Amino acid sequence: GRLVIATHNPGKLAEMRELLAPHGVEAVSAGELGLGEPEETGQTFRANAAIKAIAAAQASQLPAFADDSGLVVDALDGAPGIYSARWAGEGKDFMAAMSRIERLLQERGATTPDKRSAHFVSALCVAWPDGHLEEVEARADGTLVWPPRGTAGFGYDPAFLPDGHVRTFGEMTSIEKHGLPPLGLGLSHRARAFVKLAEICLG
Ligand code: ITT
Repeated sequence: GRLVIATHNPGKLAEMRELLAPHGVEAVSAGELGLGEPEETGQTFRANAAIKAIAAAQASQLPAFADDSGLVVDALDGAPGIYSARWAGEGKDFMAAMSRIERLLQERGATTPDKRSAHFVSALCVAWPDGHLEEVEARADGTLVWPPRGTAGFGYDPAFLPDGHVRTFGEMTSIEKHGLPPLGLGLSHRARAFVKLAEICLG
């Protein structure tokens, strides 16, 4: 059937399309349908994913798939967390956001990898026009590197080194970031959440 991908973030949209592709779902983006962006007033990733999915399902009268995600830095008491997009400002300057995190880590003396742990979270929500919801969440653990490395991906990818790997998300192809075959879909927060969602509603 048809599904709306309720995001206005091009990097996320590309990943969500790739994750859906093997399932034969015809997906249109919120941008392609001219849907607006609801205000993300929730206090959790899960709540904000639901706000976006419900708004898109109501507006389009199609099932809608939303992701709310972010980077949680332990030494910064969980910041930027649900404010990860907002830390990049109107200009979506993620280099500035990564620099701000680095400055704060330096101020706290977080110079060794053990003090620079962080994780990404992805909360995924599918909302149907009748009000039904499915919600899942997953994380990817790693450490923050400085300077950022690589030009692939989006957002904070160049600063994030996933545990057990030598390249940052910014140095990986999207296939590697999802998690390479044969295990596949085992690495990024979004891919791991998608596996849970697929078990529930893609069969
Ligand atoms: P939509 O709400 O339209 O989906 P957004 O960018 O505003 O787009 P969020 O509110 O969920 O989305 O913000 C999440 C931010 O966290 C996002 O802008 C990225 O900077 C960062 N982020 C999330 N997943 C990421 C990933 O896989 N790699 C790098 N950064 C990521």
